[in-house]
Amino acid sequence: MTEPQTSPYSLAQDAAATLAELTGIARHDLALVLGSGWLPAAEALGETTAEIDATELPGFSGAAVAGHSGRIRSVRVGDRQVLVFLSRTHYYEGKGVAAVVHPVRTAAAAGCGTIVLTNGCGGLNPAWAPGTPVLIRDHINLTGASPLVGATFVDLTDLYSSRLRGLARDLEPGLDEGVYVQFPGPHYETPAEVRMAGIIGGDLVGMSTTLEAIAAREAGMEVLGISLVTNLAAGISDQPLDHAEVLEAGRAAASRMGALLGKIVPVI
Ligand code: 8IG
Repeated sequence: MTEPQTSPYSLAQDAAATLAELTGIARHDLALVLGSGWLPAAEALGETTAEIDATELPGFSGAAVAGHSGRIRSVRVGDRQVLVFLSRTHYYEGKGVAAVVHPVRTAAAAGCGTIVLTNGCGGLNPAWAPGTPVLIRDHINLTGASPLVGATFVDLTDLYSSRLRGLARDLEPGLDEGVYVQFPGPHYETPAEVRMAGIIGGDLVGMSTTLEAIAAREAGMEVLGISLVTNLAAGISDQPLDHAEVLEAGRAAASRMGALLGKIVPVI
């Protein structure tokens, strides 16, 4: 006999209720998910009013990668209460798509109407030196997976809100935009795969974000995606790719990214 499964939505409700208890904050306004290289940028965002381990909440499991810390912060930024996920579960961990998007659904259940998804990624445009931020204009999901199950035909037009992108560019003129291509990972691409990503319309290659954005849209959230180009994609430069260099690019870009987040978060 099969046990009845808890739906991912009620698990997220449970997580949001525990979050409210542990943080003492009944509702959050905005969620921020930090990708590779973004942790230093988020340190100066505002006053941390509570910090918990993700594993204290129903449905979350431990972090898997060095440089990814499984902590969740409640941060006061101006008049907003921001829920900051210091790390994410990646599709390549094999825990399933529901685990990947559980933080997003928890944020929605906690009251967040807006989510800022950040990531570290490879860039196809040689003009994007490591440490360049790029707004995600649209995505191509090459995982072959979806967080949605059944006849859930969610519209993904303007998934990465043109309103929020416009606000970000008002605050940071010259901020470039690009199409983010999510590969399943965990290996980086071959140069031929990077060329393919460019031919099909991509500008950025990475291993996260698209499934979370889809779940956020399903939940009715407005999405802002910001990539930090930490390396030129394979074959764009003749340098081999290295995770330590990814983290170093994040550290080097921290003050610029911190200033960017500090400008954007209070007004979206
Ligand atoms: I940071 O070049 C980072 N993450 N797929 N390709 C993919 N993911 C990445 C890359 C990259 N850099």
